[in-house]
Amino acid sequence: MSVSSVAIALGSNLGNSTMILNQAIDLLSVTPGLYLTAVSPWYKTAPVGPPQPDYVNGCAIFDVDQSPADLLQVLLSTEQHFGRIRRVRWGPRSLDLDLLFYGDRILQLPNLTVPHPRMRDRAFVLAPLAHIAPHWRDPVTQTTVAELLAQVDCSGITRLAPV
Ligand code: PH2
Ligand code: MG
Ligand code: MG
Repeated sequence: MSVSSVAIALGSNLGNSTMILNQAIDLLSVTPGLYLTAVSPWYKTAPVGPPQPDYVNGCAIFDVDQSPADLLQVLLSTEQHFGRIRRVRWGPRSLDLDLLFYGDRILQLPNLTVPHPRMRDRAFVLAPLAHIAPHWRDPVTQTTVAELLAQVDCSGITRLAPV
């Protein structure tokens, strides 16, 4: 299988979120078929959706030689490894891993839409992603990540100091 570059969003607002995100990166980077190429800084972000604790968010880039469906299974099982239980939509979670971009492909599977359908208006995704991939072009809108970031409100997003 050929190698594709993928962008993943990470989020957590239950437990020691910074530690969970660091450990998730460690686990994904030793997963067969995934090759870590970049990690953003972590950001503290105000919750979007129902009232809940602040999130820690970030993004990472991997080269993968897995199909989108296989990669999705890796992401879901990694969420479960960190104790994710799905209760309410958009509710608090120990770890959320969202597939943002899979190369420049546009995918509509029953359980997976790529590019991620809500990433374009989410500063908590675009700010970290712009840090590591500002020139990546959204294949749907033909807009770069940096251009998308310039169109959203970034109040409520603060970069955490690297540890
Ligand atoms: N994820 C959500 C809903 N709301 N808010 C922030 N700040 N960060 C998130 O990752 C987030 C959210 C659903 O995935
Ligand atoms: Mg999400
Ligand atoms: Mg998710």
